[in-house]
Amino acid sequence: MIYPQRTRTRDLFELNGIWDFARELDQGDYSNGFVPEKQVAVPSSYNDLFTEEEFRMHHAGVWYARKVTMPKMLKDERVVLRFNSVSYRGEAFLNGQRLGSHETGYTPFEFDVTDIIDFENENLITVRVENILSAETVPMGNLQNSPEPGQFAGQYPDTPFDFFPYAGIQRPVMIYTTSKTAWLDKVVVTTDVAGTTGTVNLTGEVAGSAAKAIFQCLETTVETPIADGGFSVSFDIENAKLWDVYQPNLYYVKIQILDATGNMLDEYTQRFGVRTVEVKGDRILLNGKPVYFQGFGRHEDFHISGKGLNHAVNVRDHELLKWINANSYRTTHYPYSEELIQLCDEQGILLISEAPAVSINFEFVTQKTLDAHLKVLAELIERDRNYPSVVMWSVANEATTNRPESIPYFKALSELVRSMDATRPVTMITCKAEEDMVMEFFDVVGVNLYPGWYHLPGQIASAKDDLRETLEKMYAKFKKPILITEFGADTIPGLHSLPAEQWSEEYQTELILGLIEVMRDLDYVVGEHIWNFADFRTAQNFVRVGGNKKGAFTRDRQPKMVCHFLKKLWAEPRYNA
Ligand code: BDP
Repeated sequence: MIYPQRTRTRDLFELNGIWDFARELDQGDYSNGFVPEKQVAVPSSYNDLFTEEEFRMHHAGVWYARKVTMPKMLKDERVVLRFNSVSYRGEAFLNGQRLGSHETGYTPFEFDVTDIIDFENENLITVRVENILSAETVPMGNLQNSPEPGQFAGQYPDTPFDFFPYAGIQRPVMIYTTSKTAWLDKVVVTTDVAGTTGTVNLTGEVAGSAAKAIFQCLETTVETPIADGGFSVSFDIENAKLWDVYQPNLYYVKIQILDATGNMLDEYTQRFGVRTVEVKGDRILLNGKPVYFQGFGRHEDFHISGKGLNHAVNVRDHELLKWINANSYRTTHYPYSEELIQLCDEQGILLISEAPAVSINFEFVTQKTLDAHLKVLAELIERDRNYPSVVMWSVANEATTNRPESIPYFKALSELVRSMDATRPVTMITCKAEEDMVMEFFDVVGVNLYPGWYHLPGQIASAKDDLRETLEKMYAKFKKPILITEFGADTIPGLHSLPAEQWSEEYQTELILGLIEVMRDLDYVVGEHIWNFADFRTAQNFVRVGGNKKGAFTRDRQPKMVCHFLKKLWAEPRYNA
């Protein structure tokens, strides 16, 4: 699957806008159409669009529908219906015919509808969306009897994580076309650098029947026969301009698929960056130079649209990241929209791309959980592997990796990633600090630590000592670079306190700066990611007042006091290699 494009051989249009919406109650078969209860926006989460609790929290299937007319000039083409994300589970129908379904909400899925789409009449698309989590979904949910429920025990809705489990058709729905004879189905780009020369390696798959492929990049043209439905070519770029932090040098390779007589059957442009990432000793090297990660954990989250793709918010967020001198973020706790990752490519922001596996609880894990996890991890790597901004994979956040059952599970995840992509380091984010049993499978230790908040509340000096002690023990045990992937304090904007007390802007500022001082004193710490970039909506729970307030920015993206200090601190990179 490749990201859809409009080219000389492909058409593309988005089916975004207003769709019909109904809860699955008792209308019989909804797939052939239904009486709408509401109108709903696509893309968007549906939850915060509605005021009635029974819509916002509907805990069963909901249905989406819209009609589409196809332009006649496309009638000889292959037609594909694509969903960029339906959370958690989407089942799609076209003109009443079931196309298929997809689970784990944050990766795309598509259907070849060439034989079903009608060019004479209107077509009806219906989608059943369901957001019921269980011990066998990734992420997990509804684990009422968990003996290890932690701080999120008994919250509503019942998720073992705090962010609100928004649902719906949260990213664009697209129709695209290709030639019926042959089309590019997959392309993988990797790059190497030797001196000033960048080497570009391209492999891929072509479906249908084609004879050869031509690749054009700058002045270079390479031609290769298509053998067994695939190709593999390499070429050099002399004096390559490397993709780097805030230096988003991008290259484009035009791929043409041709038949034996030289007719062009497909054309697709693949963008890429020339860069390398590796872990050496206690450093992460980007293009051979050590890079220190300064930035945030985040959420796709905004008023009203929830987790729906919102280009304006994405652009604003990136402006703020640049303003505050951040160089990176982690796509906590699920794959973000591809459109956002493309923006990182265009702006030179480093990403740790995370699977939607948050709070995997080994009290409840079954083979089905692992299967779902492996499947979505493979889908994530397939989707994101060509984006230069993605510099590391994170396979999970805060699993109970102090239990022996976690060992074979994480071994399998690590092996899968390494078999698919040898060009990026892999991390796993633990909160089990010294007790973790699986870190041997990963290159970088990711750790979430909350001294001064969940323990040692109000005691910044002791929190600093505690952090130092924990990190020293972890390093002694793991002997790997450590990235602090979460730390911070809930903060009510406008609440002030001298001396600094919890919830005040002074406390957030002093705690974060104090903990960073400790991290920067330890040579093996390779980054500081504050939790969180902005405040976000959570499930209802007595520890949350109007959501999680650990944002450096408020939910409407205004800076709290800490931002002004971070902007200064981050103006100079920690390493000046
Ligand atoms: C961490 C989780 C994160 C939460 C955070 C918190 O990784 O998702 O939002 O705690 O409680 O453990 O603020």
